[in-house]
Amino acid sequence: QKTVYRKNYTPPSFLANTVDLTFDLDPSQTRVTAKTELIHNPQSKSTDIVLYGEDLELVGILLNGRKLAAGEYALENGLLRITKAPEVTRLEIETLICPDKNTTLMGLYLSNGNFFTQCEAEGFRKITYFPDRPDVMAKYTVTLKANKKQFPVLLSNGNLVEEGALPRGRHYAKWEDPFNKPSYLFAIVAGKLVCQEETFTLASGRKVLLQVWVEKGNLDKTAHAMESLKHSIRWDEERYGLELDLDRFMIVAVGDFNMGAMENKGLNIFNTRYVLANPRIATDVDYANIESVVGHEYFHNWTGNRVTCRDWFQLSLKEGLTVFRDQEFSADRIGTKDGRAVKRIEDVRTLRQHQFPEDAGAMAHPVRPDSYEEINNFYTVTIYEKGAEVVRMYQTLLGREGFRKGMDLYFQRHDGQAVTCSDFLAAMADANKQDLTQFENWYSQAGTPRVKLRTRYNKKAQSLSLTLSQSCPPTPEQAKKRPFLIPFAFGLLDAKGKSMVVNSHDVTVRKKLADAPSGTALVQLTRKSQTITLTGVPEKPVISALRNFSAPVILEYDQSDEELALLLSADPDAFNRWDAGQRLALRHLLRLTHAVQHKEALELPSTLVEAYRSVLANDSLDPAFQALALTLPSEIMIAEEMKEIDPQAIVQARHFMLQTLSHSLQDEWLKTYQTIRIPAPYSPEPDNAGKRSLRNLALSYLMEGDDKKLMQLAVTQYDNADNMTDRMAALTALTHAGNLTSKKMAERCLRHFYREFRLEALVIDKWFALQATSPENGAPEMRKLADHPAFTLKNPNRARSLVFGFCMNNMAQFHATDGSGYDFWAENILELDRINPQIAARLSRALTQYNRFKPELKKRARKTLKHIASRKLSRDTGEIINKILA
Ligand code: BAL
Ligand code: ZN
Repeated sequence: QKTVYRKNYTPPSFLANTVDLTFDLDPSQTRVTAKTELIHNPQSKSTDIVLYGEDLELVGILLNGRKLAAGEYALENGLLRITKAPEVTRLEIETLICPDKNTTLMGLYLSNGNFFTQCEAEGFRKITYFPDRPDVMAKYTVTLKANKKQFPVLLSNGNLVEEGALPRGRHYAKWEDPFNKPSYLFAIVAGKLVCQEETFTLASGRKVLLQVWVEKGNLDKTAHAMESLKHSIRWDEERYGLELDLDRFMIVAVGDFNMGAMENKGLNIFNTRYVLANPRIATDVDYANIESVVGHEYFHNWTGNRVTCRDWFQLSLKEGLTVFRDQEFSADRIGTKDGRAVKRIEDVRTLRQHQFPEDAGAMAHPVRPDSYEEINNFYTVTIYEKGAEVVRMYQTLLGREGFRKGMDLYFQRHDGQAVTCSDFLAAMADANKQDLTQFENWYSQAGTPRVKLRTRYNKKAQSLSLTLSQSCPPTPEQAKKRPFLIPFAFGLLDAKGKSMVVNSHDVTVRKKLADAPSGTALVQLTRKSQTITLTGVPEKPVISALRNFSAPVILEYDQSDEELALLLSADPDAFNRWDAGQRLALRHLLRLTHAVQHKEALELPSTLVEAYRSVLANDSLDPAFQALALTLPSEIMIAEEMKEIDPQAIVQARHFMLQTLSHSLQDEWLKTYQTIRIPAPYSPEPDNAGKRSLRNLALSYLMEGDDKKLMQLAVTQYDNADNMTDRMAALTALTHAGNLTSKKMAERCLRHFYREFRLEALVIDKWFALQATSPENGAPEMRKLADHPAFTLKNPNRARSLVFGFCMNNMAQFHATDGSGYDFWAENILELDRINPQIAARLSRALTQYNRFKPELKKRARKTLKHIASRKLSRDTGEIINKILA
């Protein structure tokens, strides 16, 4: 397999000026004519034109109007090379492609009879031979021709400049995109679609046309996406002074899609999952995800499209930055008391749940990778979520205003260019006159840093010293790490939980530190170990460390149960209040897991039960916050803390803690469940959504006991629900409760659910996912579900719901000691790899940390991995499997 290295980057030999594409659309054979004007790049010594192509039938090439004979170009391994090309070269290339055979969902493909494209990262080469790399930017004109009846709607990037009829029932539309763009942002859509549209006035007074395109039956599900788009446009104007640069902005929903959505210039294509919503089919979480993904894709218009990446190693330049922007947008949109903290907690949970394990496993890679075999494998939580944390740290270090100055300079310098992560860093540093050289390590080094905190209080001197040491474990190809520049925010509480003043020459007490309560101090860690001394500390304080998760690190700091309980009840930093509860629970979950392994008695200390009781009783708290604080750390988070992972013991320990909290706080759960009132009719507003999440958490705790009366609550809620959030919560609680009573009730509801929603693909995904993640269901049940007529591996959402649901989110069953889970996994990888390598490669990641599991599982996993490796695999899946086995 061919590895691509960042260090080998060379500028393109030719730059494209204009691209004129004509598509004669036909499902089985589409003819593509690409006329490209190329100009030699003075920065390149080569005079060869290099064009990439994949799965194309080449019909012919004209160079400056002359047909090239076969010997005048070389076509080898997906590369078409024209040697010694003229300084200005007009190429006209004709290719044939077969969209109806394209199951990879890259390039041009069909979904439910309609045409769609996906070109990021390297899908454009499946459409025509082209310098398909992000640093080649051009102006595109696109003409689409198709049968009018079958494909009445013809869309592409930019503005519609012409349309009309053609002979034999065909028609055409011509689109022009006024902006330079790389090929990965190209898109077309053709088919039977309808749209919700609206004229929207920008802050400048300019009017723009907004459209959300869907299949006919889905027009009642577009309102939320449209609202989200309008909010995104406003937010980017207000927060960053960035305006929509087009006259028309389109969102199109498609049922078959590898990713969440795609930011093609002016023509965003979305997985239906992130567009379609109404109360009947979408949960509160779906609504929030739609808002955030619509925001994300819209924000890319500046961070990604206007300023793009020089090469794919710089992917986080646009993705980390745009995730950070969508996180901030969603946080601002919540608007409740602890709304921003709630969003921060959710984001950090995602990071810990998905990115920390990635950073600790075989696929660990820096935010700016050094090499890849298949770029599709690098659309990872590290590039996205850790990348967003890296961007957030600039804001923490420079303040919101400083960060904005950096953003302004970044656009001033690089609008219209394809640039690097270092260019972004330089803009931040220069705009704030700061030396951020050391910050570069966040881009170049993989692995989650650990920060160890030791404190010493001197009563006589009334001083407190904090010694902070950092380390970072080895990761593939990076044995040793240099120290990171870590912004470490903290505060002090007295024994009663009151904030104490922080005095020191060593720390900055920032009044303007984003999202920090007053009294929060910020230290910049730069060395392996450093000690700071605080003076005027009248009593031994309780330390609230790493406030608001000021850096993506693992904090190692021993605090007693009592200290953690105090922080949980009193820390003015809401994030740390939550985190203290998580640390407290995690400590006992680990202890319980150990006890399960050694067949010791299981007990839960009253400190924890009482701490939870007071959170539940404190109605001055935001309900969304209460729900998060009362949700136990996940099984994966427990596993991350273990030297040798024992999935069955983890699941049993966590189940014991849930049951104990269920029994001990039964009155409180019931009271919470019965007293929370949510105004009708359903609205996904965060205030109501927060109440629902607490109420439904209470319901799930109540289901932990095998009490028929309590189970009936869930059945009644299921039957009476007027929205998917409550219906799904009741069904999940019943399905996952894992006792005989609930099982029977769940079966009836599951049958009803399927009948009721059989025509709603996104809801049927939920139906599969729910059963895939049930702790009751193992590989045999999965096989039965995979045989269900509604199941197909061809649709990524459906594959994700069942197969990923089981392999990624059903710990004890997937890691069953008989290996049945691994066998199911392997079969699906091999089958999927023939259909859609990108999705197969994603599934392959389920065992990236197999080495850390208990010996019998490790052995079984290795055998399964070797079995997969012995088969013919795609580049995508091959890279992952081989790296896991390395
Ligand atoms: N650029 C790929 C999809 C996304 O991150 O928006
Ligand atoms: Zn993105």
